[in-house]
Amino acid sequence: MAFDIDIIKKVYSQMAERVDAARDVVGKPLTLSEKILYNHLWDGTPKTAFTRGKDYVDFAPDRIACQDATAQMALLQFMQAGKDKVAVPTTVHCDHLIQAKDGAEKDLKHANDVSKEVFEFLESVSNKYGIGFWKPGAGIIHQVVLENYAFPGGMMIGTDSHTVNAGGLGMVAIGVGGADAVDVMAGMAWELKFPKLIGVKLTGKLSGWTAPKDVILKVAEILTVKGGTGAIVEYFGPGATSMSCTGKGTICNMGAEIGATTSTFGYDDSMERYLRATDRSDVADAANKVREYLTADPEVYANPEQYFDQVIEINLSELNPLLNGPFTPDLSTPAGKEMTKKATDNDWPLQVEWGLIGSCTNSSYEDLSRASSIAQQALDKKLKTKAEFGINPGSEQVRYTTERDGILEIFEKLDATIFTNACGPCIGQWARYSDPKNAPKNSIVHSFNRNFAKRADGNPNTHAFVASPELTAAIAIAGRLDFNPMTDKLINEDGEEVMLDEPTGWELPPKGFEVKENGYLEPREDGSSVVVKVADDSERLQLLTPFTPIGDSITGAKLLIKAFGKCTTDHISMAGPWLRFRGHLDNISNNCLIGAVNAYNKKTNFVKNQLTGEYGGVPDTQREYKKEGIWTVVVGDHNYGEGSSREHAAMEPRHLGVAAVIVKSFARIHETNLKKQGMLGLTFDNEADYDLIQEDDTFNFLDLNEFAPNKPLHIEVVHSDGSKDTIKVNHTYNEAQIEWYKAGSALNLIAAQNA
Ligand code: MIC
Ligand code: SF4
Repeated sequence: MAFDIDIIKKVYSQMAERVDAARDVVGKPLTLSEKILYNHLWDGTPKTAFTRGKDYVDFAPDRIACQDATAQMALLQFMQAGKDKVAVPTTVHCDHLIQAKDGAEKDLKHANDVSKEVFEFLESVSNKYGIGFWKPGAGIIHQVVLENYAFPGGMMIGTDSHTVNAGGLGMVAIGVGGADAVDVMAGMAWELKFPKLIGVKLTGKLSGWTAPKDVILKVAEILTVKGGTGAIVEYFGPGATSMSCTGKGTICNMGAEIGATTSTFGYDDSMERYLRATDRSDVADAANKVREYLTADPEVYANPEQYFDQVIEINLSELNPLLNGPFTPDLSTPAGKEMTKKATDNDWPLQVEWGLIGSCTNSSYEDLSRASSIAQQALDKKLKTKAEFGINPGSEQVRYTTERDGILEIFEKLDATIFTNACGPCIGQWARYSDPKNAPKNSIVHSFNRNFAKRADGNPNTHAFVASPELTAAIAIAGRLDFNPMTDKLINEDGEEVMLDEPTGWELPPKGFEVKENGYLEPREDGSSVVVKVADDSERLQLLTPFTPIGDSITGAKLLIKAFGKCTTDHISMAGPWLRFRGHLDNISNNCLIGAVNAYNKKTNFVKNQLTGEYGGVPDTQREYKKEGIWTVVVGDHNYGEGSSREHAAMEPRHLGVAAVIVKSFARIHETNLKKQGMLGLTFDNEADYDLIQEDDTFNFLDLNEFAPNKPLHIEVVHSDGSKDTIKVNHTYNEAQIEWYKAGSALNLIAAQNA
């Protein structure tokens, strides 16, 4: 069925030889991350050691997962690659394109109506090319992967930044853009800069109200949204082994929020229990035989400072329940009085209107059971819940089992809306308002991972705070952002003062998991006769045409926008209502950078057209430049392109004629996405040059004809008064990536090779 024990056995059988060879070449004991990386080298047994943070290395991942919103573009690209079948086991999961509005049954039906064309496209492409297909309603990609495919010591990539969730089961699982996935589907190597390693030692034990979520909320506070960039975070210590496997998944999941390449944990009993509970005893048995290879060498955890580039220690016994937000996942506040002050000082609404539990981050059986133990107390103690509850189970298996065990019923008694097993409110697919732009200021709490502006409901005034499912439930009952369940009393319907007891729950269902229809479709063995249909006049899907190379001479390029402050992929290519155009490059390009703040007037989607002097929307203005054959440049701040793996954030500017993106620093996936699409992703050598760039600037690239690895480029910036500045910009392109640029895109190269 869904996973392939033969692949797992192969990975394990080669492990001893390869890891031992790696230890020899590296010349010292190995971390778990290194063991997994060196066991997945494209060239087989390691012959040299790689320099962390420097060397580009070719890897051979064991599997690929794609979700519906990114799979469309990935598969449209794969169709151009000229292959009959995917070379590596791949699955597609339909989870993003399902709105949350009236509850699971109606919402799923609605999604199947409005996105029929897209789901059918994904299903037929999957069937044709040997890809496993998970239907709408089957669950959220990362929960389904953890339940079915993840395995200790494995390496996978996925076209979603939260692919990293599978680190909870001891994998190195990495989020990538669709073009990266296409390389691997087409039987080529996958390239990654050998990551740096951050060790997080967990001592003590979680208790009471603290949950695995608080560990990662704390790590986010310490490292901030860019602190993990270019690194794998490896967790270890007694606190790590005492947590459940799905709890570890939560921690790894939100590694995406600190920009980490991925996060992982060594194989332990909790993982074995999870494998057995999810009907994979054969994987557990195989893993048990190579146990010492599925964790770091003992010297590493005894002296972590010698082996990791950075070490953080967190004592779980001292950790408090945290709330992170609003608008950024690293702004941390302990539940209670500190929040009263911060919220008052910053004018964040203290009243909470919704508590949402679910998303790929926190939708396991354990999460729902622990949150329901709080919900049950509201019923028992006659408390009237002040905020509304919304629940998204992570998979049909979790939903079915929690329904069977009476867990969902507890929430239903509190009038909770049970949404589809899908992303829903986590990705702007929450039809909360008829006119979100003019909706009122309010606060919500959720157990998700991201809380960028407009992310949940499209309302820029919604202040979203991220917390554990337990705390989310407590706050929803109390209706106050600063509620501290450990100290604060609530008044019940009889006017009595009551307190909430600590959460309790089950790591795994005592009666086992159960599911009737898991929603999986196995592809045909031979898909050659399957016809994939894309209507010419479709507004949802558009076959791709190859990009033409930008070339080695860019002169007279205009500034399209200088983005001010945070510019995440949600600012560059908004989700929510725009998800419907993810398979149609020209249509989705109408959202290009519309969320980015123009540094000169602090407005969104309002930039100067240098040809007319008039102001207009970013996509419209850019289309004007394109019409005139004028290249443009986008300028940005730090961690540009943080967040999602969506390559639309690179393909849209590319399609519309942006030649270069020049920023203070990039988020990893986005930088690669720009390279893949044959664009220039550059960083200021002197960060202060960001301030030199003016609204009417023109850019002449001085030495692009000498584009070479490790060699900075120079750009003449001509200001409107005729004065000029020459700025130096850096890049991280290696030889192969420069070839992508020259070919117009990485895909153009693959297609040429397969022609
Ligand atoms: C997200 O959480 O932002 C998404 C939606 O899952 C994205 C992928 C996408 O944009 O489709 C991600 O995290 O990569
Ligand atoms: Fe879906 Fe949200 Fe998870 Fe992204 S973060 S995969 S949108 S549930």
